[in-house]
Amino acid sequence: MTTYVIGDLQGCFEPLESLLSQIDFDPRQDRLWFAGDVINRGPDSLACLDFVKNASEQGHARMVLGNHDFHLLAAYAGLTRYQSKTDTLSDILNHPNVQDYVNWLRQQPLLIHEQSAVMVHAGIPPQWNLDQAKTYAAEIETALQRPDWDTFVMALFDKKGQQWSDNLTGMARQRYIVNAFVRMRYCDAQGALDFANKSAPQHPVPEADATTDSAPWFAFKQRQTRNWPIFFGHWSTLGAMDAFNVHATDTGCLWGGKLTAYALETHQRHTVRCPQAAQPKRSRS
Ligand SMILES: [Mn+2]
Repeated sequence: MTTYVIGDLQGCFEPLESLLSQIDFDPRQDRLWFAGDVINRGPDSLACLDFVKNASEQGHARMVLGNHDFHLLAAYAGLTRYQSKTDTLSDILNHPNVQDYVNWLRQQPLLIHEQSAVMVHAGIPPQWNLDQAKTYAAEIETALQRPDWDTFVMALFDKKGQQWSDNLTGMARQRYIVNAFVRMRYCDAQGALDFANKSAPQHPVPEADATTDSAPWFAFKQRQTRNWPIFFGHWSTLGAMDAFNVHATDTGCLWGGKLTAYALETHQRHTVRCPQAAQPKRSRS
């Protein structure tokens, strides 16, 4: 049995099929973990979501929610403000079974912890230990599963939430939690999110400490989750990286890079080359 962590699909279905055939994926014994952003921007969002949903219902796959997956929930809930010309969600939104897709998606977690490995879409801020991260993820998962989830999602997108404090309550707290799990790249040692920093990360990424203003979330010396291997996607300009006990799996399939499957048991990376499905904008997400 092999468990493969698969990086951001973003609606690229053909590369997924090539990758599964390359790794000889056998649903009778292998498992797929999708790192989120399975949809949007690429040509086949519906096929990707359908595949992940079916594989999950048959017990072969799990996924965590990414920012683009949240974006679909928000679009369905009626939020129009953040819709973009480059969105490719209309096949899902106009599908007769859109409600099934949406209801399935809002049952998906923000964090998976299984077989001593952890997976999130963007990251876990340095000030949280794993138990805290799991508690905060569960807070959001519970809210998404409530009947009034749509009001919750609309309110999430209402304002920015970039600072964490243990005393935060209500939507400010939940906004920070979601931003950290699904959008974070750079932050400071206290976990204040820095969305203004659009720079490509240095290679190798230097270690950061309490005096560093802005660094990749995983690079802080005092990061509380450093003893757990963490798998994440979301950062295509970081590319394949195995350092700081974290494993970056978004290798830019959408942009003509590669799609990655990282085998948990053998620590091997498998990749396929992808045709370029979208033109990068100034800031990639
Ligand atoms: Mn993302």
